Amino acid sequence: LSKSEKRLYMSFISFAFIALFIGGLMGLLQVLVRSGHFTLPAGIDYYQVLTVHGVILGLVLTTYFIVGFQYALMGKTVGISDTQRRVAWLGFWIMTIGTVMAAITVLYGKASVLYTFYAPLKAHPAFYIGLALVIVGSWIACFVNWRQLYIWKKKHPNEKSPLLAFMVVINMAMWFIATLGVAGSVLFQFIPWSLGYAATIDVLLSRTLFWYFGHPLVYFWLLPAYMAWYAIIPKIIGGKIFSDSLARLSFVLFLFFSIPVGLHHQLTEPGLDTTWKFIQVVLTFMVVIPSLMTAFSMFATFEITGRKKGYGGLFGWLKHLPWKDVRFLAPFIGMLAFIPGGAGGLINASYQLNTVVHNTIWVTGHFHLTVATTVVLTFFGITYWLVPHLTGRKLTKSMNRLGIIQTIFWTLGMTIMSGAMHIQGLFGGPRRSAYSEYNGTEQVAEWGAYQMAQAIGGSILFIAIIIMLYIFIKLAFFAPKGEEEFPIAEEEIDAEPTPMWLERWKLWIAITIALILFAYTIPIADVIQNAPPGSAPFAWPIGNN
Ligand code: HAS
Repeated sequence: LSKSEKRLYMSFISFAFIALFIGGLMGLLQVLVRSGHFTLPAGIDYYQVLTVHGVILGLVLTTYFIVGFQYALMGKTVGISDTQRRVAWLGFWIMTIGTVMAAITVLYGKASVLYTFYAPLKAHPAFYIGLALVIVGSWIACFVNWRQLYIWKKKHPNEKSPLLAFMVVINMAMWFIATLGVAGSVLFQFIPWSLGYAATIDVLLSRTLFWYFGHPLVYFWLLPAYMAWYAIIPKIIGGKIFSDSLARLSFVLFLFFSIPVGLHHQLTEPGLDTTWKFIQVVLTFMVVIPSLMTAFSMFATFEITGRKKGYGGLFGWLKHLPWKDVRFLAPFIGMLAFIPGGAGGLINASYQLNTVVHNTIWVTGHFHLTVATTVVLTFFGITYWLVPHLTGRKLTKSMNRLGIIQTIFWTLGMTIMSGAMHIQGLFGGPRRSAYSEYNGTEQVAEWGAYQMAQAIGGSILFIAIIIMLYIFIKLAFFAPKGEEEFPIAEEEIDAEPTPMWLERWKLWIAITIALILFAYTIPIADVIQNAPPGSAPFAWPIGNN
């Protein structure tokens, strides 16, 4: 990778780590408030803090890290031209201007609307315009990544595209199609409404468009972690990719089934027909399949590599895994966390069980296992080799040891916090609420211990964040100079050749669009047709004052 490329990738990743610090600090404040033993100083509002936490970690950290990491993968596998690099910088600045705009509105208390910005909560127009810019900036990354692969394919006709480039292009296709929903809602509903062009907003439509985006959003976070699991972890453990075709197929399935499932976030929402909720629940169980394929594939990689190295027995092959290498350990714990995290997802998606857990802090527990453990620990695992690779430094033994300590702190903190959230949720503890005694009812008395446990877990996590930032700064600026490898695994030698039909992009996009039209046309038409009086769905430029 050239110097100028490295600078581009590092800028995205550095921004993600700044976000980690700010968002993590807000998380600490939240668990302390909810413990009932701490009040926010200087009239700061709980929901302001919660909005910063959700937006900065859920939207900013993830998007910056993912775009930076994916650029690095594309640069390594198919290359980036000077023009593409310049356009990528343009995307970076548009995203950054948008982030700063949104951040200022939240910090001034003008946008305490949480990361889902549900109407009828209203923010300052600059918040929505800022979000729109972040989306536009990320679209630029989509176009650049597609172009990179397109140019490569022109130069290599009849060759299958490199696995990681294939995966990045799928993730960006999914992201682009998904963000169309939220962009539509922001441009045609929220911005005119917050500017005062429209007096009302169709709440149900805005939420439906949000979740059309919001569910694929979670796979936009997950797929880069899967890229590392499929193609990078095998190299780190001294093995090969179990099956290139299986990996590609699982990504194609994610493209199909990530989007037409958003209604599973709205199962308790009135105004949406039950039949369509049920259909989207069925589709949700389809999107579980590629994750099960991934779990199978990872086990296979671990076992085959272990057995090749001469470790026998039923589980003897586990011994060969490089437990002392943080580049492996952090993502591996991420994988383990995804077993209960994914199981929790299946519970959420089960229509009847959803009525038990919806809007309880169980859901918060679920996504701290999935995104904040599985995905984030994998991102940390990537950081340990990618950052020194980009800065021309080395991950020293002592840094590796500190990384292992960091991973242990993160795991411990998250286990305590997320475990307590799951249990408290089953006792009816609500999510998204500041501390309250609810007039001292008996049920609330049961919650206290779990809220305290969350404060303890959250404090341990904050220590882990400080350690991670220390490691990041060290790897970026102070670690000894040297070469760190960019580990990309090869396929098993005896693997069947990958069939070329896996590259039928037009077909994959057509199936994706067909599934979306099937799952969403009637529910959205219904919502628009039966909108309550006065709530013009698309107010601008017509207006309905
Ligand atoms: Fe979820 C809510 C359903 C996965 C994130 N989810 C959320 C929210 C977030 C989120 C942020 O159906 C809250 C949104 C909000 O603010 O309201 N989720 C699912 C389902 C899955 C799922 C079915 N979620 C994720 C992932 C996320 C994420 C991934 C982030 C990255 N989720 C829901 C539903 C709700 C929801 C409802 C709404 C709840 C409500 O009522 O509001 C599935 O994708 C999960 C499938 C995964 C598996 C696990 C496979 C295991 C693997 C690990 C293998 C391990 C190995 C190592 C190989 C079935 C791949 C083992 C080695 C050894 C030696 C043991």
